[in-house]
Amino acid sequence: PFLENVMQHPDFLSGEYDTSFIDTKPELFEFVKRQDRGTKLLTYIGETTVNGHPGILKERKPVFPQPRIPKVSVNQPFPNGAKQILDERGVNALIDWIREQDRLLITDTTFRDAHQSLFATRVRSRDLLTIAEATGKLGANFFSLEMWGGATFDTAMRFLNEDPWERLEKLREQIPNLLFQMLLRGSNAVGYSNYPDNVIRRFIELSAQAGIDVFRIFDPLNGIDGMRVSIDTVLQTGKIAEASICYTGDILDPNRDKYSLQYYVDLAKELEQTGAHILCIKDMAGLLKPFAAYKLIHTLKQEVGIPIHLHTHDSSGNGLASLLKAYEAGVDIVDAAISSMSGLTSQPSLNGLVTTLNGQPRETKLSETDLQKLSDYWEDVRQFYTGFESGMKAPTADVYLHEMPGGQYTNLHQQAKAVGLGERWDDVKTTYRQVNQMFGDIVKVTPSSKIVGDMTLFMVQNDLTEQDIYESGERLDFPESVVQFFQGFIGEPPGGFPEQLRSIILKGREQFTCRPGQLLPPVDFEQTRAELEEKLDRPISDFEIISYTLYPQVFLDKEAQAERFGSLAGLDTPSFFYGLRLGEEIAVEIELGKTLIVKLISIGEPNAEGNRTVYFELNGQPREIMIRDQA
Ligand code: 3PY
Ligand code: ZN
Repeated sequence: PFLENVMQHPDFLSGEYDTSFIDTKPELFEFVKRQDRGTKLLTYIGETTVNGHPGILKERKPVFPQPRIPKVSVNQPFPNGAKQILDERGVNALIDWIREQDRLLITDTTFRDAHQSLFATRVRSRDLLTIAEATGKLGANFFSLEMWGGATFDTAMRFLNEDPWERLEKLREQIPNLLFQMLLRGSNAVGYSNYPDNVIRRFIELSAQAGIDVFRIFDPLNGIDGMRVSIDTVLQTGKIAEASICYTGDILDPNRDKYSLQYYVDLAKELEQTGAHILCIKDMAGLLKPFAAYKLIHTLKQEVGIPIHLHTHDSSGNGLASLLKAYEAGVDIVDAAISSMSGLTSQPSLNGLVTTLNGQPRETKLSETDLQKLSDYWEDVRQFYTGFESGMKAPTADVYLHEMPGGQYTNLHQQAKAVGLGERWDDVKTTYRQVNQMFGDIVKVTPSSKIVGDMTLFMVQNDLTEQDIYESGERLDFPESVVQFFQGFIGEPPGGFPEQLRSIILKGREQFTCRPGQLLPPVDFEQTRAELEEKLDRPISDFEIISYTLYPQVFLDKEAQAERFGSLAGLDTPSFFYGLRLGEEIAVEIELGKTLIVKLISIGEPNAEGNRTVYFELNGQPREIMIRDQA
């Protein structure tokens, strides 16, 4: 059913045809004029050279260092890691193994949260794959590698012309010994609103099949109901269900008693009852101060029996201190990022933590020298992504005031710049804090954090004060995400909604009290497949059906980009973001053993229609591409 022309017809290929073949199959003789891969690649490079890359200031292509790739012997096999315990002995044996450890276990977040938090999730698969083998070999003693989920799923399609599933599968091939961990937003999967239960189940089954071992599951309002379908499904797959408590407020501050120590203990016990294997304290903004970390972990170690995994961010600069106090309190596993990708809104430094614990009773059994090699690589590669960094140069304790998650900070900063509020970033942070109070002091983590962010940008952009909202709210059109939040689309926050604000925002719109996933009709995956096959005129995999179900327009846009530019996987990252300098020549591997040599010769002046001719050499042959100048 996906024949394009006569050249692919099986009878034609096998020679089994008579002279009526042509008369009876005229449709096979419609040859679509397809652009070859070289033209597609030149179009992308020309486009980026002339118009820049969305989200980065258009500038002359900087000169970047050649990344230092650690030398690991290809002949030396991968040392066995925690992955082998799970695969060979099963999940219960793995949990027992965690309990038996006389060392602090570590999850390396460099491949996911570190870059989500430092530069808006822009790291490309190419830069992950380059360091994959070294990470597996030098980091064999990691508990896990967080490398997928969270915002990586949609940004891969939206901004990087990539298929997120392909990233997972390729990394899985390259790193056979580490547990792969993902961040799953419970009933919001890897999206920003609730999906039907059957979508959540299918997403998890496919993720497990493609290589995820540890599912860190959370709900943006700490609602257990929003996590239950996910936890149950993970339990059925034989993979590890790590249920999270999102930490907010301050358990040491008696004036902030909404999120007290008792609140967290109750939640932890309920989560243990779901059958989850590990309890995660997910401190997404870095609000868990060191002495609070001790108190919380010390108490939870007495109250629950499952291992405890701590995740924090270093925005205040207190992150490592929090990890050390948690260590003293007996935490089992902590998250950290390779040092050149750590600090600020990212995780505390893995290398720093390892060094500090050397000689202590539960040292990590990781090698500082090996970790330094990974850090050298990332120090070089990080420079490719400077254009996406927030400009934050030092830790800042104002995170304790605005409480913005590390993973949101650079993103909201990008969003603010995009709507012309780059200069008003301080106002954005203050308003964010105010909106949180107006909403009743809620847990802020995707997507509740995004909803607070949307309301914040709405107020700053329109110069609205809190008082304006109460006095003139009837006349205001609030962002759709805010309206849906107050309708109950992501559940109900602890303590309920502030009713006065709710009625101003809803203006009579429907409110839900049940679990949102219950109301959403299941998706018919076969019908979706048929629809997509019709649209794209090719076979569609189960993975693509899920990508499309979660992000229909983003998926179709990515397909259109792929049609226009071809695969860009082989293009180096500086050229992906900045195009080429005049006279620069690069090699792009378009498939194993097939390389194109591209040289930029010159760029013509814009014609009357605003198009420029870009002159290249492709494998030594002159080529011209017409690009519309957007300036
Ligand atoms: C995400 O959901 O992407 C997060 O990182 C939340 O902390
Ligand atoms: Zn995080």
